[in-house]
Amino acid sequence: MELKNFDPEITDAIQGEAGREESTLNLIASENYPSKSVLAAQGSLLQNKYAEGYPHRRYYGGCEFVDKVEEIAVERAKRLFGADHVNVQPLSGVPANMATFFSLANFGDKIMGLALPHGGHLSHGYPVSFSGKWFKSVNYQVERDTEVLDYSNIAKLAEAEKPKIIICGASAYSRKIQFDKFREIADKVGAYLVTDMAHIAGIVAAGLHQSPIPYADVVTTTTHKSLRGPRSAMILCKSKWADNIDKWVFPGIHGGPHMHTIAAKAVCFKEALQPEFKDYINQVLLNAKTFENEFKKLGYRLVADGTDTHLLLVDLRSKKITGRDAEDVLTKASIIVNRNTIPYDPEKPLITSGIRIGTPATTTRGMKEPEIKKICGWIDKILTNPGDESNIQKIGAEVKELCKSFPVYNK
Ligand code: DSN
Repeated sequence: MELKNFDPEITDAIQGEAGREESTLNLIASENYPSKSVLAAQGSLLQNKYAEGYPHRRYYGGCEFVDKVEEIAVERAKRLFGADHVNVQPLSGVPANMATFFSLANFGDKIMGLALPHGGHLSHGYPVSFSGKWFKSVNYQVERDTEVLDYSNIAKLAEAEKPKIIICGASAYSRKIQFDKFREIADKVGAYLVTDMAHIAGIVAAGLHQSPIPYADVVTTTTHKSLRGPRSAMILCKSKWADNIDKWVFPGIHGGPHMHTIAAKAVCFKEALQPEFKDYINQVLLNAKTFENEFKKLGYRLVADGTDTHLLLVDLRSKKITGRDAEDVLTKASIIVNRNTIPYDPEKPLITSGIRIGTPATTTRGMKEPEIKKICGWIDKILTNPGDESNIQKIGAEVKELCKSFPVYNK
């Protein structure tokens, strides 16, 4: 029986979400809209197949087609990023990091990553995460005055703390990260270097950010952010770590791999290998730069004074509005952002002084500099008069008109 006939409640929710995605502006830096081809693979009957193990070494019969799928995905990922070895089975970013840390360190060893309130990630050693509970965790921070990483201070901390693993990579850091410098620091203290490139994987794939592959022992990434694939992850590593990583992914922390998602990752890698993908990422970066220029013209302070990636962090204190209130009032006008701490934020994490803005999703819709200028103007008008309901409604109507001209899937 068709879903809509059997389960109208779930059908309604899916249709509601489809309508929401078409009619709102998505500025969440970690989200994107994968192609219909990626969604078709993800929604395919490959999901029916159990395939614990690796191609030609499975614990189930009938794996001849899913073996092909996994081999193709691995080969494409290796070609896209120039990696020695790739494991495409991790179900998501946190498990990818978990398998990686277990491969390189023992319970109780020390790990060192960027502090969460400074743009890091929960799984890089935050106390409530497995990474902060099962490992001793120390954090480096961005500098108070520049809000960027200072590699000599990170080196000093590494020398004092002697971590087993140094993690670089971020979920709210707008400047480029120098992986070669992190390698030097790791070598000096005898640490392993792990890069979590989840946010910037698409930029790395397009060759527009230094690649961590030559420098890091192990690189983890999700596949659904700037890379524009399915909701999932993978691990890329040097040959010497291949066996260890594979064993920690399965049977270490996972059971059966999700073969439909692995097929969707293969499709995503094929897309990212096309020349058009570089054009897309170029536009993602141009759009973020346009936001930077416009916000500055309007008098906003940007964390780290701007961006050279796909995202920026706006400090709202001069506008006398918190990140939470900004997120709420912008949502009323169908502009979707997330509140975000700024470095050394005086507000609590659920309130925050900032918002994070990213351009991968609007760029996928085809929006360019003129649209970004318009959106930035709307954001400013709303944040300057957050109580002006008729202004919010008027802008909300304009947002809907703009969205209609740049459909996501309704083409
Ligand atoms: N939660 C993701 C983000 O929004 O950046 C990171 O995993």
